[in-house]
Amino acid sequence: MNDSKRAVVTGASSGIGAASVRALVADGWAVVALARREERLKALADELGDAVSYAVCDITDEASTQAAVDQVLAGGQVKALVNCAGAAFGKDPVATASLDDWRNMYELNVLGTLRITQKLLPALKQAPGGGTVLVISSTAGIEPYEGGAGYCASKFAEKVMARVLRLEQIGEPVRVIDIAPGMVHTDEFSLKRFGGDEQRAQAVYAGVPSPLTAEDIAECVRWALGQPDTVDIDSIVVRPRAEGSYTKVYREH
Ligand code: 8X3
Repeated sequence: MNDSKRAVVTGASSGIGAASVRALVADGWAVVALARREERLKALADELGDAVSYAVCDITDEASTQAAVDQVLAGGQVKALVNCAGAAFGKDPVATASLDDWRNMYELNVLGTLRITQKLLPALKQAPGGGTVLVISSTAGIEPYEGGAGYCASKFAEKVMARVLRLEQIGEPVRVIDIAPGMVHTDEFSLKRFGGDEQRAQAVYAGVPSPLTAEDIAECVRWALGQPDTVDIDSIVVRPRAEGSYTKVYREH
């Protein structure tokens, strides 16, 4: 393990976040895993050993995020922030969408990402060679689709935040990387979106030959962070081969 390679990963209890922790540790990073579910974080730390420490953190909550950031900074330098925490809630048309669903997506995907990024940015810029802010946005932040207005709007916002941060920090020792995945089959993404409805969640992936996996995206994270400090992988868009767009997906039936 290399002391100067210390990363913070949010949303680390499942999906792309947990896979990113594993990929980074395999690549020699020390990782601080952040998420709300302590038992999952503990299991990840038990699995991966000394390279992983963790802090319970709800990025939608100011006090919880500050406490986690304090713990991160007390543990030493931090070179990368990998923003994986995020979710979709609901898939209702604009005409009838739940304001709470929209509010929760903005709180988590936009304001939560902003909150922890702001808090860690000064430390990231002090890392030897410079630091990195990485966001896992989505193809939903490139191409809106029916039923997805709330989620897409939050992901457009997250992408804009990343792009503007990059512009504002030009000349400073920090990179901003945006990875935008298309269809990724994780245990929880669609289940959360459809409020625990297993059937609706599974239907999203029905017949699709090979949706992306969390590990596919984690590999992008690992690779992008592994480039020289002066090389900024500005953005990566990743889709399964079977997906041309959200509404053009090949399915074997
Ligand atoms: C997830 C991609 O296709 O469900 O970020 O909008 S999609």
